[in-house]
Amino acid sequence: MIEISLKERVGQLKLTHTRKLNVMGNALVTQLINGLAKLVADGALVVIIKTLPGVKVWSAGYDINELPPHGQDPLECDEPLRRAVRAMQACPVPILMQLEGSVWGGACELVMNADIIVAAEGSVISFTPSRLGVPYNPSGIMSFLNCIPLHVLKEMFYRAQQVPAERLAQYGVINYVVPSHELAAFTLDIALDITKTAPLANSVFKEQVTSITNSIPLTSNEFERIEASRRAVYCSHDYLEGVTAIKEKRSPVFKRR
Ligand code: KFV
Repeated sequence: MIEISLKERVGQLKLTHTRKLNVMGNALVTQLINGLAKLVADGALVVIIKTLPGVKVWSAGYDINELPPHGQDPLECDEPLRRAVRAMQACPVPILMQLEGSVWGGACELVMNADIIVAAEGSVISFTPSRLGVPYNPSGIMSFLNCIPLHVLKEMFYRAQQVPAERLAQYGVINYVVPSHELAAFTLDIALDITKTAPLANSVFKEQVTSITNSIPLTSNEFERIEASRRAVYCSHDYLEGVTAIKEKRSPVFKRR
């Protein structure tokens, strides 16, 4: 599902489960987390996450076949996406995301947690929890608020449409958009630059940025209230309908209950 390589202290994780659109299920995420740890242990000073060149779908997001039963939190602490995000945040070396094709749902959060994002022309980001009726969670929302301007994020969530990488690059959400044939070399050049800088300074910089940007000023009462509101949504008819509809490849019919 994931190929690992290390050369000139640049680690690379290539998602190869393209037959299933690199869905973020338990198996793929476990390989991603283990791959990151192995590359760092073997001396990588920077890691590139990418998929096979020329794919239509970079990742279709959370594996909907692994969603917990109706009535359970789809984004609880130990589910694959949350584990992957935490591993990326805790990874002591910079992570570069090399994007092409389309990125869906929870995979967008993974992308936003990269340190630098390079996309091929024509790539698109589709943040789709509202298509399924998923009540996104506070730490996940922080991942997006940390890098996307508020009105742009709100439009992405409410409309759940494909947003071109070129548009996100205008706001600095994506660092560079380059022609497909230049993508790999362009990303590698950035990675090689990073290998020449001080690893300890990079690591402590990342640690601080992660801590500072993840400090949510929520009181315990507010947090409990948010969790209760989220619970009502993942127990709702609409969430069941959203998940059923996507599995049946049809449009959902939401009833606001
Ligand atoms: N989980 C599990 N299987 C999936 C999947 C997913 N998210 N997306 C696609 N597949 C399976 C699909 O059932 C099919 O399997 C195969 O991958 C190819 O998909 O056994 P099968 O039938 O061969 P197709 O046939 O749909 O491919 P295509 O016509 O090229 O369309 C690609 C795409 C990406 C437009 C379509 O697959 C799609 O709309 N997928 C769902 C994208 C999405 O909304 N993902 C968000 C998941 S929920 C999430 O991530 C979270 C946490 N959240 O909050 O929203």
